[in-house]
Amino acid sequence: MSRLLTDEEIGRQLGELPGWTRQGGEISASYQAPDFPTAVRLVDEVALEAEDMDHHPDIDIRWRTVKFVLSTHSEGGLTQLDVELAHRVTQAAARLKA
Ligand code: H2B
Repeated sequence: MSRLLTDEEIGRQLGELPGWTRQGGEISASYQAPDFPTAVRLVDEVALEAEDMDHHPDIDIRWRTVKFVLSTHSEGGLTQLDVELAHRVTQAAARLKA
């Protein structure tokens, strides 16, 4: 179980997550892959990370742009799990050059 983060904790941790922005109780980032198969691969890699964490993003894929929206539904806002998953998404995108 992960508790809701304070505004200060969120602001500080977002400073280490370039490309991620906050919308209330969610954070999101969009990545542009070089092509559609790479966009799908990014989603596939994030799916494995999400299963590993038992923490799952909302995902919107349009051609080669993939948007991830993170929130902890059980807590109704942002927890450390969202920050951890955002780092894993960022690393997967970097690996795939998205
Ligand atoms: N993902 C997200 N983003 N929020 C949750 O509250 C959540 C989840 N709950 N993945 C998990 C699964 C929960 O349903 C299981 C039983 O741990």
